[in-house]
Amino acid sequence: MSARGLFITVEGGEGVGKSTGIAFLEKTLQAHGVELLVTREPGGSKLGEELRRLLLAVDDEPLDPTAELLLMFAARAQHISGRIEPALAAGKWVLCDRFTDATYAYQCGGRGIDRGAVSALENLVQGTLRPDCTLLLDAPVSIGLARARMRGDLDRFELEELAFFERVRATYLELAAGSSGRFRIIDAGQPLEQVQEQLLKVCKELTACWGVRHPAP
Ligand code: Z5A
Repeated sequence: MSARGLFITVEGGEGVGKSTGIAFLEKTLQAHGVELLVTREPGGSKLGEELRRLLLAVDDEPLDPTAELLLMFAARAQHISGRIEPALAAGKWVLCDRFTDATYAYQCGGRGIDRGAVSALENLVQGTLRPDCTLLLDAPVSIGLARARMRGDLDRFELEELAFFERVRATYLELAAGSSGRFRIIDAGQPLEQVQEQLLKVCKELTACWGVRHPAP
C-alpha cells in the first residue's frame, strides 16, 4: 500500500494569482517526481463543476447566503469522495485551488455567516480531512481586483463591493495567524518572478520534509 499523499490548498482573494501560482507549483513539483492531482473548488467533479457554474453566474434572482454556503459544501462532499480522497489514498499529492478556508473567508468574513455553522458542516462533510499545507497568496485588494478585471467578464463574486473583499482578506489573514503551522503566506503583490521564488522555497520545504517522512526504498 502506498503512503498517503499530501493535501495542499492555495487560497487568496480575487485575482491574486492563484491559477498562475498553481501552474508553477504543478510544474515544479512534477519536476521533483511528485505525482499530483490538480483540482479546484467549487468544482473538481462533474457535479461540482455544474454547481460552480450556478454559483458564479450573474442572475437577477439574488442567491441566498445559506443556499450559497450549502452549495459550496455539496460540491465539496462530491469532490472529496470522488477525487480528493482516492488520490490521497493512492499516494498522490493533491493541489487544490481553494478549499474550506475560502468558505470561512467568503461566507463568514464576506457574507457574515456564523463560523459555528461552517465548522459543523466542515466536520460533517470532511470528517478528519484537513489540508496539510495552505499557501495564502496575499495582496492588497486593489491589486488583485485590477488583475482580475483585466481579464474581462466579471462573475457574481467579482461584482461585490470593495468592503466585501477587504473583509475576505482580513479573514484569510486571521485564519493564517490562528494556524501558522499549516499556512505559508506568500506576498503576491510582488512581480511574478519574486512570487515564484517564494513558491519555489515552499516546494523545496515540502519535498524535503516528504523525503524525510517517506525515504526512498
Ligand atoms: N468561493 C466561495 O465563496 N466559497 C468557497 O468555499 C469557495 C469559493 C471554494 C470562484 O473562485 C469563487 O468562488 C471565488 C470565491 C468563491 N470568488 N470569485 N470570483 P476562483 O478561485 O475561480 O475565482 P478567483 O479568485 O476570481 O480566481 P481567479 O479569477 O482565477 O484569479 P487567480 O487565480 O487568483 O489569479 P490568476 O488568474 O492567476 O491571475 C490573474 C491575472 O493576474 C492574470 O492575468 C495573471 O497573468 C496576472 N498575474 C498573476 N500573478 C501576477 C503577478 N505576480 N504580477 C502581475 N500579474 C500577475
